[in-house]
Amino acid sequence: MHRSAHTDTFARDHLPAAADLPEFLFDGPDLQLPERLNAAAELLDRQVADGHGDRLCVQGEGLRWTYAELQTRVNRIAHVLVRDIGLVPGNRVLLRGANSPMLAACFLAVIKAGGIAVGTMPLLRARELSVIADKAQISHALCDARLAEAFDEALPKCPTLTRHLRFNADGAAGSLEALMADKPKTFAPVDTAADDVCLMAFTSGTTGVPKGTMHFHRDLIAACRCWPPHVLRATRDDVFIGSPPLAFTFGLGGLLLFPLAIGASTVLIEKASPDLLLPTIARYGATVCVTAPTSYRAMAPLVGQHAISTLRKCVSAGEALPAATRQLWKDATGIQIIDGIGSTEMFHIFISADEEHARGGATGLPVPGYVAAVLDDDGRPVEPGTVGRLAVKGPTGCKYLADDRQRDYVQHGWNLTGDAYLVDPADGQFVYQARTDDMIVSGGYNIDGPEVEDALLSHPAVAECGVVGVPDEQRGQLVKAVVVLKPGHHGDAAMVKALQDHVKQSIAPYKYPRAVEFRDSLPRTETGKLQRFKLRA
Ligand code: 3UK
Repeated sequence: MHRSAHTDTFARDHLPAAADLPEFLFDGPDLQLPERLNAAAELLDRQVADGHGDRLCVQGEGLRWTYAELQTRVNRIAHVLVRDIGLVPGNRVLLRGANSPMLAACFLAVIKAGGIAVGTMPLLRARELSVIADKAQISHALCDARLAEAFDEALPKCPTLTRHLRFNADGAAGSLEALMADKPKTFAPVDTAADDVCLMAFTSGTTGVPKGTMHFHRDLIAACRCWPPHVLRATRDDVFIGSPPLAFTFGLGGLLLFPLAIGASTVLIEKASPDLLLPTIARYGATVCVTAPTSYRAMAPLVGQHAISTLRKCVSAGEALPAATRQLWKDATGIQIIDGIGSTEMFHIFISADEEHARGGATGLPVPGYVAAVLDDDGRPVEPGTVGRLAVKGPTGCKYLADDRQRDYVQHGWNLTGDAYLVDPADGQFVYQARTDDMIVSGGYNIDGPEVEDALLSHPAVAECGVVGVPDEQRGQLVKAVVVLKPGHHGDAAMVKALQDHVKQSIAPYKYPRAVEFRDSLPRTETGKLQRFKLRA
């Protein structure tokens, strides 16, 4: 551990014990990072110093900032944090807001000032905010004025959170913007160690108590040097756009850090539901789209109504990408989706395939910088073609904030993501099966729900579906499908039969859903993940 810049040592004091940390790999010239490293300075100040200050950097509702303009704002916010509300290095700063250029500036300012940014999902309510504030011992907060209600409600339950400001508040007196007005345009980045914590991301998690994952300055920069240059391969002229919140590391990387690292520009919009994302891509001439599988599925039929010819790369993560959805999007746009599995613990994507290597049903190969394996329950590698537990290591890895579940995620130096995978013996690609706890065992057969979902999705009447195992006396578990039909179709007995027959014809007949339920919508997390545990209930 290098000399820390943190005077508030809370994060360092609550890192997992050395024996519980994953192994870190820094193979390759791009991963030789300096001991002193401030991620915000490395990303933003570097572009300006290299002469790119006048290039477009970030756009949002009615806003267009160049790199130099973003830098000025970040510097002024950093001054407000330090001078006006007393931030010292190592303090945790809760950030609350829908995606916007100001929210991005706040993340970077906290990191530049040596603080620890703690992003929170816009939809969280007072209770959930106070749980995070308590776990992370939040001292400061910056909150978008339009989301202040739940925040204000949480405040009385957050005794450590004593200093907070509003932003995007039309310059109201006492707001962040009002305090920024008289601050200097420059701010010397705090001289942080590469392994000082700069970010805490709470897992969306489909079940259970939220876990805080901690990330070092070096984790953010290492992530910028693995998947983006080797798989995404975007350029300076690309315009990024998408839906994941900056509070979700998928969004923070894909919509902010990765574009900045290459001097590209990004569009940060508050509302990016499928119906709004397409017209927004057209309005900004976006070229790289970052969103989740369900969003591609919902957008595909609407593509013809929008001028999105600028679009050239599409990234999908957060959930398995069904082969049927990959095909639907290819047919609608001609674009082969870049799928990638990442996790909050690993910070970003570690297995992925570029357009050339992409194939339906497979996630891809380990991203350069990472190694991956499929292990049995004793931690031994299984043969290709055999289902086991996905294990991964690389320059980033799981570091929970004071949480015993560290020993579930990290074993023998590997990060175990909780996913069941197999390696295809034919091409070495990693093929997703299910979340380990979502595998269905019915009548002695192992059945993975996503495979049945994929079969159902290829039926023309199906808009969305989720397949789970429900308790059954005879079979142990029964395969049950919860289906959302497209408009104009009816969930009657004939439809149940049609869907069952369709699955039996597509995959091994024993996998067909013996129970089928129709609903108007499926329960999802804010990051777009299907909450299968709710379907089982
Ligand atoms: C699942 C996938 C199959 C998988 C994330 C990209 O999703 C992200 O982080 P979370 O912590 O969830 C992690 C879990 O989600 N998953 C994600 N992507 C895929 N399953 N194929 C995929 N392409 O179960 C994984 O363990 O919310 C994704 C970048 C950053 C992220 N935080």
